[in-house]
Amino acid sequence: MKRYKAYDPPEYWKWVRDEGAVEQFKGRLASSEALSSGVRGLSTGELLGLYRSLLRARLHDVYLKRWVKNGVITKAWLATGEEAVTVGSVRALRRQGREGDVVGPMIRNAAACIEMGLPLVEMFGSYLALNETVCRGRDLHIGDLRHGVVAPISHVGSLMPVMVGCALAFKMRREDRVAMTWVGDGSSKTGEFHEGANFAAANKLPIVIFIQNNQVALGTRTDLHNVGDFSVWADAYGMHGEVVDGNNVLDVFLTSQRAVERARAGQGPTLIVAETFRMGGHATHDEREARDLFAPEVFEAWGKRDPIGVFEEYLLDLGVDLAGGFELGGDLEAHNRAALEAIDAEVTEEMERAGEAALALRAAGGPDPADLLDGVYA
Ligand SMILES: Cc1ncc(C[n+]2csc(CCOP(=O)(O)OP(=O)(O)O)c2C)c(N)n1
Ligand SMILES: [Mg+2]
Repeated sequence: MKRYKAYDPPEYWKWVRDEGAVEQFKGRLASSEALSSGVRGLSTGELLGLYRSLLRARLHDVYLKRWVKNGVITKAWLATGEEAVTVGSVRALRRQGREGDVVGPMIRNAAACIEMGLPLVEMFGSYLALNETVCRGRDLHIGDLRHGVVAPISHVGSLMPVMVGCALAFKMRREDRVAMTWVGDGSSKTGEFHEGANFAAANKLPIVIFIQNNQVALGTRTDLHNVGDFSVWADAYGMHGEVVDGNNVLDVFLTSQRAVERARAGQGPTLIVAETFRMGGHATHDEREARDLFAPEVFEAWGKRDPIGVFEEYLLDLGVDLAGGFELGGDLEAHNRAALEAIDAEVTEEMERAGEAALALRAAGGPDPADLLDGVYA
């Protein structure tokens, strides 16, 4: 993908293929029969769909960062480096609006909203406090039940019992629907996470719960707040557990599919620990301080494992005609690279159009101070 010196972390704009990182990606997929047979079952259409979604996640954040740098907004919460956790999991769901599965994303999972079908103009509009967004300018946290997205509130961990409640409703109404949510390594320490996890397990509810371990909570490294090992938590709650490479979109996707199937089959919740890394700050305001939390080698190692860069190399190494139109005797790799670049250009254009439309809406009005207290209950 196109890299941006002004917006990408340095490891990304200088990104070049690293054989060790590519081998690690492939090795993971070969490490179990479930993953290797799952990979064999994927069509090029599905692979490119995942690729396009990863680009949407990254370029949405690049666009926001551009707005911060240009003074359009003061701050943005990005998921740079963690895109595969959200994209791989949501794409395992039935995304059918009000009738389908539901997600409860935290701000780091904005890509879940995009994948569930929230218009990009509303995603950008939430940062501009537009009247046209679901909170009508009151809160930048965004969701929309018409797309199966429960909007979070600022309090981390609080979505957990809400999503468990959705799963309870599905079970009681005998609806063939699944709930999914993500908590950070830090948020996993809240009482609400514990209450929700225990309730989901005790009642065998159809929910998939991610612990998204990006190795840090605000300015506190995970090793300073998590003495034990997340991989044993599922056992402690008495629920099925999985650990995935959060920088490997296929691992996340295939493991999520199995967890969703278990939930649909009445086999109860799955707790999936996704190991990944936050390549930026908690938000754009503390990017410099965030670089001091880990040794430069840590950023370098995770940087080589850019979930998009490595996936691109994986796709090219498949040696198949990814998007069609290859003519015998031609250069297959060049043909495929051009296909990936075309997707990049399309998604970039999509972001530009949505961002411009959101700015135009702001210029045309914005929230009306007269309805300030409408919909405010406490
Ligand atoms: C209940 C609660 N306590 C504290 C905060 C302030 N806060 C916001 S994000 C955050 C860290 C969350 O870390 P983690 O769960 O690992 O998620 P990440 O930001 O790494 O994605 C904190 C402490 C909050 N929003 N809610
Ligand atoms: Mg974290």
